Amino acid sequence: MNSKLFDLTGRTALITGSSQGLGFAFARGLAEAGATVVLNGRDEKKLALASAELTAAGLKVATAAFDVTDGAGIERAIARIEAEVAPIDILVNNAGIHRRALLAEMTEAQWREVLDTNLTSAFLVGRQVGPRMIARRSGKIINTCSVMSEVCRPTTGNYAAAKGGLKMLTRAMATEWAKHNLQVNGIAPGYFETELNKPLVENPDFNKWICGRTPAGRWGKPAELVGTVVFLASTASDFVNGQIIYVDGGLLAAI
Ligand code: GCO
Repeated sequence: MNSKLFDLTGRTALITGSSQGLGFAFARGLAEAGATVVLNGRDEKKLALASAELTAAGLKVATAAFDVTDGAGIERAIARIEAEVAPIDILVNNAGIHRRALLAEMTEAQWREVLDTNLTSAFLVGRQVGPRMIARRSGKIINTCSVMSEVCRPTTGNYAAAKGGLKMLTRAMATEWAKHNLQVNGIAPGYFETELNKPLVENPDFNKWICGRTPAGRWGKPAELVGTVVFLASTASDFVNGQIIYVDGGLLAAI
């Protein structure tokens, strides 16, 4: 097999929402595959800590603090990354938050904040990075979808609507940009042990439910997503477009 298929040496990857959680796991995995990774978040202190950890591991890393819901700030940040770090070869639209509430009790702010951060951000960052990739006739865009792109549970209506929309934005980007040699796909985690899910993991009833609802019988570990994100970022996926890959321990296969 061609050993270069999964080699990201010489490529630069921007991962939004990557100072912790799944985004940080993606960044570490892409860096270990040879990429220079640009970490993003709003908190400069968290970014510095995350950057120091990857640097200490001998990996190539830069940071870019910007708010993924601020169009003007994104425009400045992408221009600065391309000028000061390198052209972006791989974009992972990963930033995401939860504001759990039943729909009948959900405030407009809880709705808008989740849709802005989890969905609109991918459009705003994508419309700065996509045209640059198009001009270079090369690029990989990976949107962090979710099993909640397909199913949801009470109190996650805003999050599921956003992740469902992100599935369709992924297909829209692929439809328009594949002819320019961009590959746009989604990675869709099931239930993983992350900071975002800490309250759920530590809740005995929820933990029991998830381990029963997931055929693998357990929560996923963030490192178990790395193979899929490296595949979607590499030459190995050059003819894969508009696909959502579910890494969920079989959850969506089972009722
Ligand atoms: C929840 C969880 C989910 C999952 C995530 C998996 O509240 O049920 O946080 O949203 O963790 O969507 O991709």
